[in-house]
Amino acid sequence: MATFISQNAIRAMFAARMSDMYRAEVPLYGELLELVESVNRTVLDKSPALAAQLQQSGELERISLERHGAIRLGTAAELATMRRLFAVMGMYPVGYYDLAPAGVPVHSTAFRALDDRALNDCPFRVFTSLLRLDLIQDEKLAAQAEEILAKREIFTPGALELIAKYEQEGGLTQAQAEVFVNEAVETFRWHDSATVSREVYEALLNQHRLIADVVAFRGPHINHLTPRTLDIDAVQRGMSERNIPPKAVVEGPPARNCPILLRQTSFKALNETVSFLGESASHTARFGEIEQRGVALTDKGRALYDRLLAEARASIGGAPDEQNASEYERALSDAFAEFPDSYAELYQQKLAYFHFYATDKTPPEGVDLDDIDALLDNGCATIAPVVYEDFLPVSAAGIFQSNLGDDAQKHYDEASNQAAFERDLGCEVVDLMAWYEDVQARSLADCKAALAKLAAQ
Ligand code: OOG
Ligand code: NI
Repeated sequence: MATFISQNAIRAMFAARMSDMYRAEVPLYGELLELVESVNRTVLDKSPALAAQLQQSGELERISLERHGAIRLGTAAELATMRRLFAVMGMYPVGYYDLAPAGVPVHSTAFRALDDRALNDCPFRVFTSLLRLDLIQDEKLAAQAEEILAKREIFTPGALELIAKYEQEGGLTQAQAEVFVNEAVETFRWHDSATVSREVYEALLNQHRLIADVVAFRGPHINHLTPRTLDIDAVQRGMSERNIPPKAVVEGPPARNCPILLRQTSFKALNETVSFLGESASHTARFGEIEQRGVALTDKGRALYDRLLAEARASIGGAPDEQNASEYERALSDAFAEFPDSYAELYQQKLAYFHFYATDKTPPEGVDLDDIDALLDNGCATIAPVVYEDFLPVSAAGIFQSNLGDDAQKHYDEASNQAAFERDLGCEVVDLMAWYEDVQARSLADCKAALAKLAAQ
């Protein structure tokens, strides 16, 4: 009987191939990787406590390889097949992000591994958006876009065949997986020739730049591949020093002692020459992004985050831009002064999720092994942050906008439509909050079991 290789191994192979392809296509990406690596090395040298924390959670090994990419799809059928393609490598849709309220006509999910060990093995994620043609007012153009999209096939026959084989047989052999990865990366490659005339491209562009980026091309080119840094402010400064112009502000929370959720920055999209059935013009699609990840927040913590972020934005009259960047940074740090900034407080106030680790101290007589707070007080257990593995809709919209150009600001009043997204996807997305609850609960159970064993000795 043939032996199957693990989904984690296929995902790691795919992630490495995507990184190589993007480095060859976008040389600035390679430069960004060097910058991030040197910043991360400096941070780890300066902070043995952080290095120890990352070692304990299993993140230390993965950070230098950690990336997320982003793609934009045009049809329900593309989304459904993309789900099947990612499932081959153990990546499943987590969360629903509605970007319409922020003026971007898409809704999205992120495909990633679910098991925390699989995440540490290879945390590769893909932020995947589906264009919402229902939000385009010009009905004639929407119909034309639909017709153009219906004609394209973004997957190779070889990829489709191996996806079906995986589904029938429950796995792929090493040789099949190698072919699968070769075929799969083809879908994400950049094509410098469009499928439409320049006239049609411009009509699409006039509706929304994003619509042109999806509809005018043969496939969903990967538009960025984001490394993870341990100090995003240092990277933001380093980009300017290297003449890589960063976006005006870092998205997400301000700098803190205990990082929360996700902070992101990017460099502006490249102007690339594309040929439109004969004629050439330039198109901006691909950019560079860097992110710093912090502790995942509970519903309560997330509500506080959303409120403080909204306050900071309201105080400058909306979304930040080049003109009010420093004013916004001040407003953000003022607003977030209210957000507790030690892991002990975040834990006590149930604002964030934590791992629990048993120390080698035997629980003293009389301490209830079910009372985790008593065990923590007695030094029998310690906590460490659960890293946020997902995305933020306001930040994502800010990244879209900075790369599409600020003239892309539109307003859509339509209600979010998770049910329609899930129908198109062909399954429900994994509930974000339930996932973190479960990670914390399992960690607590493991910790208690370890302490019970120690107490029984
Ligand atoms: C996706 C932008 C969102 C993130 O990290 O929040 C994103 C896109 O531009 O297609 O990648
Ligand atoms: Ni991104």
